[in-house]
Amino acid sequence: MTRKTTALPLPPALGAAVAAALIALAAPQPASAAGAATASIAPQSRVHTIALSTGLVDGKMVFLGADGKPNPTLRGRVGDTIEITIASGEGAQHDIVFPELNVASEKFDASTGAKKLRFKLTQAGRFAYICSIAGHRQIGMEGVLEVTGGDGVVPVTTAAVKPVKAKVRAADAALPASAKAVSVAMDPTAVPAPLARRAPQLVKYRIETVELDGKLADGTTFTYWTFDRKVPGPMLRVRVGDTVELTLANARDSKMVHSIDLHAVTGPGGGADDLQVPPGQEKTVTFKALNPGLYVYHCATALVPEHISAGMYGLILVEPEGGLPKVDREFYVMQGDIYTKGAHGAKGHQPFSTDKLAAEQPDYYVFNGAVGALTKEHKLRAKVGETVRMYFGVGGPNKISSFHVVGEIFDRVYNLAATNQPAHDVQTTLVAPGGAAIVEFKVDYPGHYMLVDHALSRVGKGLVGVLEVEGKADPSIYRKGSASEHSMHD
Ligand SMILES: [Cu+2]
Repeated sequence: MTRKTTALPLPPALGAAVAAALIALAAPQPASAAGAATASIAPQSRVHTIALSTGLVDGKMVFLGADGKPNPTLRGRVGDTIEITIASGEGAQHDIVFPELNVASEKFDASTGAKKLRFKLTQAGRFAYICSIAGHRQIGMEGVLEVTGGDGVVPVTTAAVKPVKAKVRAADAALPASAKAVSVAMDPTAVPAPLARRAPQLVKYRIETVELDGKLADGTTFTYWTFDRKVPGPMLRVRVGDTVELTLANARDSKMVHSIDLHAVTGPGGGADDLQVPPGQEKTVTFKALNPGLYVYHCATALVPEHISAGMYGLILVEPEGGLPKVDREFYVMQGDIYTKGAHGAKGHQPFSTDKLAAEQPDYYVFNGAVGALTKEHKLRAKVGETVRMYFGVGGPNKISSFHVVGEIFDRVYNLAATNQPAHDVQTTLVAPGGAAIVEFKVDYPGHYMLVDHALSRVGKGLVGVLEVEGKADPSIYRKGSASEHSMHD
């Protein structure tokens, strides 16, 4: 197996910053590269000057020593000083934290340049160093600092590295609502046209991952992570047998690595193994759409549920041979759950809450990215007599949807989004996180029809949409009052 290394050389500006810092630091003392054994018998205390960067190695995020070694073991003696200069090698945001020693660097990324961290070793033992960005420790950003005592021995009693949580920083507190917040609400009519009956062909897509301030609710903004600036991301439409060349580009000002895992892909990670894209880069995979159906795609970079919750999901329709039956209107709707530091309704720019994410206690449930996306900003519209199809998916990351349209009955449900055998006459359909369904119905009567998850407490947390149907009312289908006032058989 070939070793796939995507650690990058430092950008020139960064490299210069690191070099300058190193020269300044290295002058008085012998510089010891990370990973080098420095627990010599020197009686006087020393300063260990360590250069670290970050990168992606074999799909994992790691700290890199000056020699390119992932997560090098750092060493020193009680009384020594550790002086770390650390920069983002791939450009994404990280920090370095020694939770047990209560020591943490500032966060750094491509735009901040290198950060320095200096502290004295006061106790012997083995101590973890980690990145405190959610999920980064779990995906590989963890190493060890070994501190020997006066006897030159690392005590075994403290050998266990405890999983201590990094402290919440002041920056995580709620800020005023972002003045530059934009709408991320995906237009539910943004459905690609049905494919003509055609032979399989090569289809090319390019998607950009963008982090931006978006409007979550009235007076509340949120840092969304998106595919093409909308939630959900663009709906993709191919036919079974097509070959799809997909390029994923990550915006230059992103703070995170992003990726894409398409459930329509047969292959490693649904493409995500080869599509971990650092800020300012792009990568491409090519896959064959082997199975028809409606499939979720989502970001698969740690912390995966955080990236999904922040908006990184969408749908790809793989039409069966000959396509789906013709309908008058098609809509694109996805459900997500969002976790914020403040409770539902709290104003300001709300930071993401990884604690609530872990507890699966969302503050917001949304259709198409934001509260009001499908009631105020966009509405679904149809006319009496038309047939309507909804491509419905759950990005989640965590909550099942009991999808229902109040006052309508689904004439057909492609349950689990399997296109071969629709069920008929369905009131509510369960859609799993990372799953989808296609529902179809003819609209027979005018009015406002609410899209909901029939776990109805979620309406109060933002989860509602509206289908407005215009046309002539047929009293034989529905009317106010008793049957005797007019015959239902007219
Ligand atoms: Cu992502």
